Amino acid sequence: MTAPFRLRDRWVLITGASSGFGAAAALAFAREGARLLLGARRENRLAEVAGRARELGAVEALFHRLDVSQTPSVEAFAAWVRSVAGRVDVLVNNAGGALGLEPVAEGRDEDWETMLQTNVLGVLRMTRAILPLMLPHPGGIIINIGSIAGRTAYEGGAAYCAAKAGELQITRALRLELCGTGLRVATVDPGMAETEFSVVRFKGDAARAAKVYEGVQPLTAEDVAEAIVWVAGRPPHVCVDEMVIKCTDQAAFHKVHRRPVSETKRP
Ligand code: NDP
Ligand code: 8X3
Repeated sequence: MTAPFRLRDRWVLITGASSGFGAAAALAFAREGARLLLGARRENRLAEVAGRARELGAVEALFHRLDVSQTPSVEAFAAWVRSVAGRVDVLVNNAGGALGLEPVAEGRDEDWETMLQTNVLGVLRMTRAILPLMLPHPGGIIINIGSIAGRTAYEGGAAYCAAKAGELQITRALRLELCGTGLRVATVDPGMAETEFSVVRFKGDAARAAKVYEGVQPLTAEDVAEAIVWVAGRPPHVCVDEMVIKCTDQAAFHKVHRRPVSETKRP
């Protein structure tokens, strides 16, 4: 059997590491003994995640403010990465999310612009800024976090579905562009997972967010983090190009099996 891509001591950069998948991935890579470079806008949350990561075995757990929607912020973050680490082995482009669930006829410019800035342009900016630190180290991997929303449209999801479809095509283009460099490029595309995603989408309406997961056993952030670590850890000659991961209760965006809330088992 070929040796897996050893994660111990590797520099792993995760955007959107202050909650949800990004925070869980930080802890999962920490358990592998990685060196973490964490970015997001909420530095207090990053500090908490980094502290927990060190307890779990991260060799380093460093963090810096990052707003992927702003080119100067991405460039400042990349300069910081260059100064503290000098290289990146795993780049997880995870920062993003949705805002609103209105049909196009009622959509808001600010929501559309934020979704496209973070989920699409953020991935492009971050990748451009970090690639020079990855190219000298074949075997490394860029993992973009997409969504089933990028593969199937749904009502009220036009801008978010477009953004995640954009992420999918960015991943595919990068895979072609980097073929021959030894770098791997993957997208991990989850379905419904209970994180802060819906609270953000519904702008703080926690009751409406909770309804999304009612009667269902959704994915957890840890389920997705495990998938990310698994994809990163395949041997250097193995690239899992595209992974779609959904909870068993969700066969498709519109096909969700819901049972009485009292029967819903949570781990
Ligand atoms: P969370 O809301 O829990 O996490 C989103 C993360 O993105 C936070 O750490 C947030 O940090 C960060 N973020 C948002 N905007 C920016 C920005 N401009 N600059 C830097 N960081 C930013 O949601 P999830 O963990 O669920 O979402 C992670 C990714 O997974 C997103 O791309 C989302 O679209 C995708 N996804 C989510 C699914 C779900 O059902 N939960 C399913 C499929 C995909 P901060 O606010 O501190 O900046
Ligand atoms: C988040 C999952 O299906 O609500 O990307 O869009 S979905």
